[in-house]
Amino acid sequence: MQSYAATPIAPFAIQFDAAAATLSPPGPTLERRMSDLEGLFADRDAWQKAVDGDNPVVYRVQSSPVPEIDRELPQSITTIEPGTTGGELWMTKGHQHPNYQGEIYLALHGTGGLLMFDGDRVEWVTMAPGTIGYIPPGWAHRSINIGDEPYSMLAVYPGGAGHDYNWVLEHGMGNRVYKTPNGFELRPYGGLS
Ligand code: PAN
Ligand code: ZN
Repeated sequence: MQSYAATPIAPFAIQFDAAAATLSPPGPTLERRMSDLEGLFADRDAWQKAVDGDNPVVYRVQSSPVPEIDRELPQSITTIEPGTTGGELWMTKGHQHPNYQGEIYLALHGTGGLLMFDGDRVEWVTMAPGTIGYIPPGWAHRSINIGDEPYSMLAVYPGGAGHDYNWVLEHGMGNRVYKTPNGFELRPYGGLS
């Protein structure tokens, strides 16, 4: 018998509905409104205007009941609404895993992007249903909706990974992602206006 024989929770089944983008039984759900994305869009005035307006929900995250603790393997589904702020496509806050753990994202519907930055190099993976984007340890990551409908993806990550959001505020994400007449374009990060 392994020394780690007793786990905090018993084995159980999770129903994954890709079409509905849900996990059942459900765990915690969170909503990120525009006001939660302070300091992230380059055009601060456009961001403030959206906050002072209807302060829209930019994305939601629905988790399974697996806890975010070491050695567990939690999952969550993120759905990003379509939209732009100052031309920049709507996105997640983005974070670094403080103790450098990997993660996978599986695109479910819509089209998105997985932007990764290790403080030096930038990588982009276009995400369409069926694509698994692999995030190696040490790469900060952010999801972007590059389409006209909601973009959903399933994330599976080590429960002890942690989420360092300040890392992105300090280091940026290497590139920003803007809507163009033909789709989208990556531009250098730059500061806030
Ligand atoms: C994902 C993200 C989720 C929301 O589950 O946490 O997409 O993005 P932010 O955490 O950047 O707001 C993940 O990468 N977990 O580790
Ligand atoms: Zn992560």
